[in-house]
Amino acid sequence: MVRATDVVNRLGSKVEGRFTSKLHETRIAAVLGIALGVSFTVCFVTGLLSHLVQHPPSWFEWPSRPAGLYRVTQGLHVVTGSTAIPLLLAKLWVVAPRLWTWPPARTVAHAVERISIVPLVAGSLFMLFSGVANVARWYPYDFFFPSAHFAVAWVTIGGLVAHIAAKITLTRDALRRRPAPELARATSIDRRRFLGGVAATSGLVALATSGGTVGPLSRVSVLAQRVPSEGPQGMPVNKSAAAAQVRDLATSASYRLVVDGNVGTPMSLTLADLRALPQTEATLPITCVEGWSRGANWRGVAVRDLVAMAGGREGAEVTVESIERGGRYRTSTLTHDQSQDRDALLALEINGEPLHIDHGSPLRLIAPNRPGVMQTKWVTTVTVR
Ligand SMILES: Nc1nc2c(c(=O)[nH]1)N[C@H]1C(S)=C(S)[C@@H](COP(=O)(O)O)O[C@H]1N2
Ligand SMILES: [Mo]
Repeated sequence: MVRATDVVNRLGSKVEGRFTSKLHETRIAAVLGIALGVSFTVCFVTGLLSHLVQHPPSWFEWPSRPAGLYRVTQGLHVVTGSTAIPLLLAKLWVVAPRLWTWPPARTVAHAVERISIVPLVAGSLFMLFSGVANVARWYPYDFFFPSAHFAVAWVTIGGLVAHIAAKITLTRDALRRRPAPELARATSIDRRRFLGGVAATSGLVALATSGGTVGPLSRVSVLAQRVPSEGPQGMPVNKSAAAAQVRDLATSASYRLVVDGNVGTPMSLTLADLRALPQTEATLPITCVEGWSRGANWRGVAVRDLVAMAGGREGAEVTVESIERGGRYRTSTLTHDQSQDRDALLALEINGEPLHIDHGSPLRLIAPNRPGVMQTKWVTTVTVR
């Protein structure tokens, strides 16, 4: 009679036996693990920051300075996430034989350690896939990307912490050149070649994505989804006026900016009124959460001047709203620190020209150290609180 355990055992050793490369070893797994640990940590922290900036809890206040800080943190988020892809694939390949070990667990602790790999691997694959898909603006699923990406980030980082706790001794030993448990081990030349190849691939991915935000690199950045200088007035557009269905209202002579200060009746300003107000200039980047960014010189009415006109106190909270009817990015809020920054503008001009309609004409918000999704276009109401 054939026993089930025998069949499973034979199957297990058969699969294990297929991994003949000497590169499936602890030392390589340890080095890749450290590189992944670092890139995942930077990616997680910068991603968490981006989430807090966009959905600030009461204890969190994101400063308006340095003006380009978000450009750096979000650039790091996209670049570290992208470079983690070759690292993760290499790591999974190196440890693949261990995923087939039989029996699956020797002790309860071993079982717990192995089970904790499931959220880590599944979470990592989901994070990297959904991140890349979002950058490519491809949504082959129904859920809202930022919520899912944020929730799974916690699952993944939880799995990572558990995995590091379980593997830290093994990693240390492997790196101290104590004999690894494998029978056949890679020579140092094999190892160096393999890790060198992985490092080169990750480096190329970094180079190929960072051009989305580091201007001079854009010529070699084949993977960056945007050339920062391509688009009307030398600036990319995520949502055009046509896509937002605002063309008619944005170009209509009946356009008004309504400023509601909660004192007296709201002010209603025509385009001519806005142009007649004192104009302020600022050089600030648009930094899309998808990783591209581009600086420009903006000119328009300072938010703090409007606050003063509306009788609001200095550092009031200010909410702007777009003509756009639907859409998730039709409104955004400037907190105290941000609304009194001298560079927080409702811009009428970019680089000396009237704003292109796709960049938010007649009026758009542009303020320091903010994610692109919070630089509202086609602004028609300002509420001062
Ligand atoms: N009303 C409105 N404003 C918006 C958006 C939008 O969809 N609707 N998109 C935002 C996003 S995601 C970015 S990155 C910037 C891009 O600005 P740009 O098109 O001028 O480059 O606008 C922001 N402002
Ligand atoms: Mo964006």
